[in-house]
Amino acid sequence: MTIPAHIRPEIAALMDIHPEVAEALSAGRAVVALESTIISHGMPFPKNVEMARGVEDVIREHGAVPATIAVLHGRLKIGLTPEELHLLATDKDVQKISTRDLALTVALGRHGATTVASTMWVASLAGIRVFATGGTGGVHRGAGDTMDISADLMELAHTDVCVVSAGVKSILDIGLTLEVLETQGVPAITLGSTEFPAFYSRQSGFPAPLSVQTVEEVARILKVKWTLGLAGGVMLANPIPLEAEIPASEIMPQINQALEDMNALGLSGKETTPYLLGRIVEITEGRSLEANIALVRHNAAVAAQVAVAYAQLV
Ligand code: PSU
Ligand code: MN
Repeated sequence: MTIPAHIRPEIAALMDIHPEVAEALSAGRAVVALESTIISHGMPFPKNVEMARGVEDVIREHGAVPATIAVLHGRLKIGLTPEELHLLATDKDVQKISTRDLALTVALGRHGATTVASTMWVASLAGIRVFATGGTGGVHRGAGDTMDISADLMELAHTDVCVVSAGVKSILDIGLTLEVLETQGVPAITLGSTEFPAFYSRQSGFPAPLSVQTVEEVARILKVKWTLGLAGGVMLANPIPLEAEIPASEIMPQINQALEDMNALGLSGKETTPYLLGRIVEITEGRSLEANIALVRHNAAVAAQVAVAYAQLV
């Protein structure tokens, strides 16, 4: 396999880059990274694997090459085969791995589904600058006591990748999440709205810290940011399409119910986000899953457009 010349040999030795991705990277064409926790721990089978394939197609339709990232048998995988996607969607040995877990998973030859944080890191090692997901992690409600702040926010502070999400779910404390991003110098930019979106809902009650109207503007911001040596990522918040949204007045009581159920079980740490996502799907009788799939596809389309616009600037 040809490894793009910009990747250092000792890093390339730990990676398997899908030929389609390697070719695009070598030629400087648009590539969009995708995470795998959303597949293994974010949605039930078989919707998860259907979503993963569908999102890759959306990225291709918009002129970019998809690169789903995971760790399999200790290898950093950048771009997956259909068989590898199926394994991630079904195998119970696939752990959720954030940045903390990355070295151990590679060193011991295990499988791992990468979160936003660890996907950003691996994407940046490969020279991929744009990444599409559903929702990022953030500051959990009650973090004043638990200190539960997603490593996604720390990675956004220092890794040069633009993460396209539908904002921050209200299982989290959206206000505190925006405060942490500001403290760390991370632009949280809403596309096409002056309000920061809340994943299932277009409205969160929080004004967008920054907002732009076009993907070309986003590409120019990325180019200037990194040219100036302002290290770190950008959180591009892309509101869920109107026809797919669940209004805040409907989803909030259901989210609160899921949080109560989680507290009753005494869950904490990395278990919380997957539990809450699964519980909300149960409580909404599948409606939240349909909304989740719609917003991920929309984010993939926008990320591909940003990647294409950015590739023309560099
Ligand atoms: N939010 C979602 N779906 C997801 C996740 C978050 O709507 O699948 C996953 C992402 O991989 C994200 C991770 O990076 O959960 C955050 O987990 P934690 O809060 O443990 O850092
Ligand atoms: Mn956490």
